Amino acid sequence: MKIVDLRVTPIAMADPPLLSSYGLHAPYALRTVVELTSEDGLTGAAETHGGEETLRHFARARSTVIGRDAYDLARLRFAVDEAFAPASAPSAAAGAGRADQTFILPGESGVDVPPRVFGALEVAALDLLGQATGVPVAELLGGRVRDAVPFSAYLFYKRAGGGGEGDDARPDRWGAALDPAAIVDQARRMIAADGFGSVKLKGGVFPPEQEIAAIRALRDALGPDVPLRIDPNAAWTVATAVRVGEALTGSLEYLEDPTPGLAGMAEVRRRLLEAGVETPLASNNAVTGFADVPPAIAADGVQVILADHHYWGGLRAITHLGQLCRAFGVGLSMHSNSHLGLSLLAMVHLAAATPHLTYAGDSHYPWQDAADEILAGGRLRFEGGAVRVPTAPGLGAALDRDALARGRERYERCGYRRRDDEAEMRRHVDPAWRRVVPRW
Ligand code: GKR
Ligand code: MG
Repeated sequence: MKIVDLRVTPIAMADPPLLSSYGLHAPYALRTVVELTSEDGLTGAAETHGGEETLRHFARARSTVIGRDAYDLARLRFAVDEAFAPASAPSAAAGAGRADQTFILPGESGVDVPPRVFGALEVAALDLLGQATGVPVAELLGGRVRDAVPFSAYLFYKRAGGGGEGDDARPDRWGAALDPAAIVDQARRMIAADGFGSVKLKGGVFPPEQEIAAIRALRDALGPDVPLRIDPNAAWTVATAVRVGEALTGSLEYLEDPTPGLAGMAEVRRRLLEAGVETPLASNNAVTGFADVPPAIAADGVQVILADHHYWGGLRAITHLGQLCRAFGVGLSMHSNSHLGLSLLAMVHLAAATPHLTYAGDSHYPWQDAADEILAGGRLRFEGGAVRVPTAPGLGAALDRDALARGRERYERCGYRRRDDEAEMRRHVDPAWRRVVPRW
């Protein structure tokens, strides 16, 4: 099935002012929609990271894709590697060849460009193949082991505001959340709306004592049976991470990226075990690709990997990662950035076909506004905290062309071209704010 066109559409969507150790979310988050058209007129689609850098990458990959058979994915993977080979040479300067997962931290690896480009091409090709053969993507990946995919409620400290700017400013559905009581309220409302059975708090925003208090307040409010996680995105030193881990013994299903780098993570693990704390450490900062897996396992720095098909190299790469994790006794969860329903669909098919997905995945989806959705039929729904795995061919939903065009107009209008949470923090909160990792 020959691919005759690659269409790349940058879009922007309103994003509320969420806080993390990176800073503050801008009023718009950027995404890219990648479409492949076959010679018989079918189109497969994928959503991936946004901004100018991503557009440059797809422009570079274009000639590698056009004319290729959509079934020819293994060779396409190598061809994409080759297309980026010169730029992928390791360089200390600005992480050339490795794009930011969100931002590269000292001691962390960033994300390889070729798997990120291939990840979107593969999803679009699988959507295309599924449509051509009448088969859902989950079945193309080997078949579903679950019919619904659970996600965790993803709580954020948040400033007041609903995202968007000017005439396009959105209502603030959640309000500000800057202390433990507001975080509990956010959790209650998110659970009431979507039925989530587990909860993740994005930390690294306030001094650790306050974030410990927030987890304790969540535990008191939600009872003993709701699994909780906290992810400060490497905001803590090893000593602080150990102190928090000890303070929250028995309260966390995992502790995510408490400190920068694999060596730090391994040290936290060692000291926590010494103190009798067995809470697993999870990561999407210290482990961002296959090359990071052997050292992470050898150092026992990461007991749960947060996979993300957008930068690990697509859906089949993650099913493969699942098998690796199973063999090595490592847990597997799913990472997210701000995204729309097209990304969520891919995550759902993937999770359905990955037996060794041992935790409810992350998703920013509840933070996004229905007005930005680009799927025909509108937003996907969580039922009991889970998304049902579509049974229609391919990813199971078509694009709403008008909504996609509006997303593109929003992109052109908004002026943002890369995520820069640090700049937003300086603009709205503190002109002297710098990202400092670890901060505490
Ligand atoms: O959206 O601010 C955010 C998150 O902090 C995101 O950028 C992270 O990549 O959710 C992610 C994580 O788990 O680290
Ligand atoms: Mg994380």
